[in-house]
Amino acid sequence: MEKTWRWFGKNDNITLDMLRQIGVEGIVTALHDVPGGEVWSFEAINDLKTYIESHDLRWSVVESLPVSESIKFAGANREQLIENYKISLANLGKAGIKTVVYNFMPVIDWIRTDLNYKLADGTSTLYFDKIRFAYFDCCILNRARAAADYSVEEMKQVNELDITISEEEKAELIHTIIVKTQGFVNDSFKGNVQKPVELFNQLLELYKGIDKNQLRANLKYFLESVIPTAEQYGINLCIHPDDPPFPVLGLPRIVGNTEDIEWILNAVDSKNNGFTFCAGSLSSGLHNNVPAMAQQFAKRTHFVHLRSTEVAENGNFIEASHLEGRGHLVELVRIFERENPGLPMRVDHGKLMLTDGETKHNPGYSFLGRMFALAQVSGIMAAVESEKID
Ligand code: DNO
Repeated sequence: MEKTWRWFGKNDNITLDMLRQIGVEGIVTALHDVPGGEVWSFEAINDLKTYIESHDLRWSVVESLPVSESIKFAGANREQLIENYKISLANLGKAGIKTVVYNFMPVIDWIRTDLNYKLADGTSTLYFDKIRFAYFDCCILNRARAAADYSVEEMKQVNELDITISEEEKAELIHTIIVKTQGFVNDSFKGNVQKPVELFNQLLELYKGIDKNQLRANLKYFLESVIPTAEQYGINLCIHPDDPPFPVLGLPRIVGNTEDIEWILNAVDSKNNGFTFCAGSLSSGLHNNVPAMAQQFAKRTHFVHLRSTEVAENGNFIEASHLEGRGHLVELVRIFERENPGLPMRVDHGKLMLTDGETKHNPGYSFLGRMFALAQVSGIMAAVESEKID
């Protein structure tokens, strides 16, 4: 596999020179300054590509070329947005960048309720607490009929939390779920968000009446429009699974299990319509057998996120070590190296460790935690490579 690293552009505190020192071969990035829905010009793409190459690295993967909400809920300007998307894809293809990630999660990208969950060894990591999330849904967003989505026992715990939670904790929960986790990946929440809850509720309104079938139809429409361009320019588009891989906040989510992925890959049966195998997202759903999915979808996988989670019986989940947990990364590396060798992979979501807290970084993307994970995964790769020798 190719060792890649998510780098957030020239303003990232982690420099390309640092990445060369730790064995990174390829860069995963995006034009983070271009507002969502606008065209990525050939010049801007080529400038960044040249900058990366001047550090003896290559721009391996675009993560992400964002799909605007209007395309997801089929708003009035979807045609224009799809046209812009096709132009951006063509420009990427002309510049020689051939792997492009996107997701189709309505309103909210990845979800965590705690970005600094302390572990016994003194490090900290990302955490999803189902009751806190239900509290956000029922008592902060005050979503109509939200309670019906949770069990009686869960609602009992939500009501208990309502009595004990402080105003500071509430503000922190809102800031964590909406601002910190979304701010760097989700165009709806970029910049200085003044009233996050109001904005969030307005976005939820846009999906009134959109169920799973409708969202699937909107994804199919998008794919039928853009895959011919991807084919023409040799681009492998690869959808990222939903994180976590189940419906939330009354919104449909359509990339959470084997049947969903089969549906998407069959919707437009082209190699250019592919999958980002995010082992972390998939592993956080107890319904998913991650190695079995890797075996099934390896040939249509164009990019791999190696990370793992541990899931409690009540649905809470935590990032696991890259050597443990439901992701089974050793087995995944074996499968991908056998079925589709040489895929770009990046480690994902390192822990906060040592001096990580002293430098500014996006949640989950600290330097030392990811460097540690990359060293572990490099060891896995070397061991798997050695198994090939008779
Ligand atoms: C979070 C990431 C996601 C991912 C996008 C892909 O850390 O895994 O934000 O990049 O969903 O479009």
